[in-house]
Amino acid sequence: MERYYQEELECASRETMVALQNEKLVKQVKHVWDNVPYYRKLMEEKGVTPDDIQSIDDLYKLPMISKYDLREAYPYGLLGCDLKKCVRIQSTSGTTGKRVVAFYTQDDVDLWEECCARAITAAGGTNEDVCQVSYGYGLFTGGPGLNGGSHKVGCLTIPTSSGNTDRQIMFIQDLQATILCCTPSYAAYLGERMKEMGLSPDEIPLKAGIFGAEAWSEEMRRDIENTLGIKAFDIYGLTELSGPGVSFECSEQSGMHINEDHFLPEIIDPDTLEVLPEGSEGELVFTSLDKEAFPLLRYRTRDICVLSREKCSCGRTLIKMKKPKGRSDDMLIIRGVNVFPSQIETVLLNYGYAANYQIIVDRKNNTDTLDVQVEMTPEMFTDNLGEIEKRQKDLIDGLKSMLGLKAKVTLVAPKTITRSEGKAVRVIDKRKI
Ligand code: DLL
Repeated sequence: MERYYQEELECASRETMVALQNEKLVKQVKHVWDNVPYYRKLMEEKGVTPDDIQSIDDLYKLPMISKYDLREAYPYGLLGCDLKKCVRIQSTSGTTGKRVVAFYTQDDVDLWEECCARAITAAGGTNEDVCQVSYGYGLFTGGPGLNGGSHKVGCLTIPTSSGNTDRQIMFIQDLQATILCCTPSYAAYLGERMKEMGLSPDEIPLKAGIFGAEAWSEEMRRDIENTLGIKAFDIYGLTELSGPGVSFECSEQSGMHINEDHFLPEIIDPDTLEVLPEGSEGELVFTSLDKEAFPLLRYRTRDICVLSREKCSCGRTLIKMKKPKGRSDDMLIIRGVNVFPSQIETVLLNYGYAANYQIIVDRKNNTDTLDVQVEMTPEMFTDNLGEIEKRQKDLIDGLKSMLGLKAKVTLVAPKTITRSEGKAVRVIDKRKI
């Protein structure tokens, strides 16, 4: 039987949800206008005032903001309340440019943890579960978010954070953990290590995993489910909007329900900024509806995906987003062709490889080159050159038909590609170095 954490909201009728969103949007826009001079200026430049926003149908009138604005306004420029009311900050890893710092009041933290509690409940979690949180703790939102959600559900929470893989496995075994929360790449690594230790899926007490923070393919889901003997659920979120739990998967495992009572989604064309109809692929844009410390109106996520209001068998009425294909800024343009790393992953896993790969892009003699390095699994490992060449050729053909592009494939020995304990780094684009 499907369980809900906040059934009246997760399963609300469309009319109830729209009425709630209308009311909250009007309030949130007024809050931003009154308290965030940076955004008020953008509204003034566009000639919009809070009076113009009476319902969600008026959303399109508001200006959009992006990571650029967050960096411009760093650290306090988008703060929506007195710093004295704030109890927490979290931050992105900031690999490019300045870090993004998000602020939280106690109510913001509660709301965020409730979103994570909805996700854990949708994955079957109850107060009888032991939930191991192996996302990083600290400035990254993964650990703290799922930790808070796990407490709210009443699970016995094991805050291992990421890393120290053998100790993770020891806790899973000794404390009989039933739910694992971590990135999909770390879940794959934990699975690989458990297999090496001779543990079969029935000897692993886990029943569910809540994996997100990076793009991962359906093929990778299947592999993780088989190795760990679990059901693997996707979870999505971003620091700017609070963290994990913006959306989460249910028993149907076909896209993530957006907590649209808190985060109003739109899909836009990233080039023209035009709002696209439901079912179109485009960039996801979110408007927060309840945030006090860090409210964001029409925030461009850069994530490319599709929204769907198709009826879900779990009973939730919350709109769903398909698995994000990747970020528009992760998309590689190779000899003019758009390539998402997730497409390459799909091919590799379909040919029986594990998700231990690296994509190296370079430019030689003014032509882009794509080199996919992938590990052979221990079962396929061989030093028979003919066999290796055949495997490489098969993969080159598979990639050609998926991408329409000729790639070089290099098969490497098992365990030569570095494993990730957090978000995996799959692409090295030497053209940018
Ligand atoms: O990754 C929050 C999070 C933690 C989500 C734990 C899920 C689980 P950031 O570090 O700010 O926050 O990165 C946000 O990661 O814009 C997406 O590009 C990507 N991302 C997050 N979840 C998914 C997912 C956290 N399930 C950025 N599938 C987002 C694909 C995801 N991409």
